Amino acid sequence: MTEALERPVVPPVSDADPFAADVLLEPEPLHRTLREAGPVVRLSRYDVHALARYEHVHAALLDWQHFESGSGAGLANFRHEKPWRPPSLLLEADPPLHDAPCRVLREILAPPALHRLRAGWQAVAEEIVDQVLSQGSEFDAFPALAEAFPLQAFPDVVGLGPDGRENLLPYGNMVFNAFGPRNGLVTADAPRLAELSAWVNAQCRREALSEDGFGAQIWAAADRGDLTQEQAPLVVRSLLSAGFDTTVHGIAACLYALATHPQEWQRLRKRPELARVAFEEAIRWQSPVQTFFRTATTDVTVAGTLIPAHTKILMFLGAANRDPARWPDPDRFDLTRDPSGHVGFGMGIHQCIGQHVARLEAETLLTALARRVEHLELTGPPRRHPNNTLRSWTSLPMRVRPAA
Ligand code: OVV
Repeated sequence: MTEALERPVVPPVSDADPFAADVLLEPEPLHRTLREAGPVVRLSRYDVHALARYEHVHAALLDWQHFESGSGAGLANFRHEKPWRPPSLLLEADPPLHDAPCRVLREILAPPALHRLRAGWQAVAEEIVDQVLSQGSEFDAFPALAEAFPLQAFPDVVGLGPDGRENLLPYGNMVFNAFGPRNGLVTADAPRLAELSAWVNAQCRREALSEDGFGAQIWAAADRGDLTQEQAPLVVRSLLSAGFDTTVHGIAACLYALATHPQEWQRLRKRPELARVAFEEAIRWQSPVQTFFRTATTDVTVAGTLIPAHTKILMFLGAANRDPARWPDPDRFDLTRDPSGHVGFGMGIHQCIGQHVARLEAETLLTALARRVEHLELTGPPRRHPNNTLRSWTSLPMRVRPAA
């Protein structure tokens, strides 16, 4: 994608604002426009380039040498602007800096290491589902399931103490808003920024973490010399920044999909082993993480279009995941398709390191729900919560018919 042509094409220009409130709540029309406008579109409002086609998003994510992350995965360019917090050693670093933290965390969060969590999470899922159903057939599935399950499961396995766990969701909301422009969403987060950051930073200390969790395992890696003592708390911070809201909104996307596609729910009821496909297809269909930025390290051409060195490139993961050139009937939520290859978890060296944790959380919750619920449907409009990066939710009002 980077062979310089004789005369590289200048990209079409759009003045659309992908971070405007109405676009964040319903991004599909802009996604279609950008995919159809060309392989690269310049967004004049922010002076960035946009990739929205699957082929080019996928290729650029794999090409970390030309599309770097060390200048920041948000709109701000760290070479010119001071980051709002010390940059992530994973998301906002390139090789070789990125590699040791990545190796350490990948091992801790790898499928074999997660085996021992499965039985406990199944019990938590059954308890939460039973408790919700015991209180009636109508409830808000966002707080009652999508938020409640990760809140029970995740902080325990990280090794957090009991106090302040309710800070995880607003902290993540703030982190993901901060990748966007300094719009009203970022302004609204400002009053709690110091307090939430202080709480998260305090949880990253060795003394704050129980002896058996992911957090302690990160510190143990530092004791072995696989990380420095300075790196360890930042790797714990990555877990707390990226591991909670993403899973909550991913599970919410999946519950929304299943509540609005009764035939797919029946398919899942008959074959509970489809729970993992259901989650994966929901990630493709909704893309809980909608966008990330990269920065061009040199002049690069994408399908013959020039992107000048050092400019920011906005990767539309959500648009790629519904590109009709890659996915037949892309707007359909369909458990018979193979959603693998979607870029909802990214691709390449920065591909989501916690994806196996998220899948196990979703799988255990969905399996418990499918065993006890014959039918589910929305009883009112679901409510989304605008965020500069996340496709997030506040309410999923539902009615269920319990299984006999
Ligand atoms: C993928 C992601 C999102 C948000 C924060 C981080 C990573 C981090 O490493 O802090």
